[in-house]
Amino acid sequence: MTKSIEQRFPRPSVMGVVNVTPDSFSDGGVNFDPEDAVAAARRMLGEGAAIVDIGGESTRPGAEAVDVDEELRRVVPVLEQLEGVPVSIDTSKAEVARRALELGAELVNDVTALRGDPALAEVVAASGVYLCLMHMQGEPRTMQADPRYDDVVSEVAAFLEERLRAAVDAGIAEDRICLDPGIGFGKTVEHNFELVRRLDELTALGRPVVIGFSRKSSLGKLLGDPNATTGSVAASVGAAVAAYERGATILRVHDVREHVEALAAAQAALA
Ligand code: HH2
Repeated sequence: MTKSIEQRFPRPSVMGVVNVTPDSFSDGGVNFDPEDAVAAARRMLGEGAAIVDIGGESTRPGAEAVDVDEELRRVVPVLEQLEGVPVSIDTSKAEVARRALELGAELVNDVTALRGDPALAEVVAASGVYLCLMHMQGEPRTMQADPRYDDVVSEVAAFLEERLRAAVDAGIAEDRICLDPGIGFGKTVEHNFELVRRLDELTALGRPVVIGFSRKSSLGKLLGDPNATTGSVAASVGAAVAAYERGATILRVHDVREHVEALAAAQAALA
């Protein structure tokens, strides 16, 4: 990994989501069979994704944790068949990350920002791979119960700055690291949109910002369904383009072709 993360992922880059889970909020079960997951990943890369994010544990609101053996059972057969293509591993477990890196993953996407497993920082530092640090208030089982902030943007920015320092102190090079405000992770609809609206306060931390608004329930709620658990593709694309315009570098999405096309047009119009 000789390139900085900025060189490896120019603005905008698309990260395709492949959940090898029975229970993810929008694609649960669709790619639970390894063959389906591999085909989905290859299709996304063909559609213009810069990388595919492989995850074996759902972090949707209310999700129960899975143990390390089950997570490995889900992701290893997929990673084995994707050796040689750009892969990110969506995990907070050092053991899962270690195995994924052996199989060629180039980025560790940790929704706990190195707070979940004390051994993960060392695995990332030793291998020199890229790292995504994400903000979450609470934990998936309960995080949507009653999220509260005095000022969501300054609190998320302070958290990400602190986790960035912790990662660098653990020996991870700063130019390998990107930051993510964690859309939907302990946040109301208004918190999520405010984070995009004031994204300049997060890009001011000096690291590339990842935004994962794709299909999230805030989009369905915005459009009038208070009980929505997902959002539409069109609403996802709108949020991604707005985030890009406000400075996001990597857009984490389920519907790769639509986002790649929309972002190409947005980039041409805004450049
Ligand atoms: N969102 C999800 C999972 N991982 N990682 C980052 N960096 N940013 C995100 O916004 C993010 C993430 C949740 O979405 P999904 O993977 O589709 O669902 P689930 O957690 O239910 O598998």
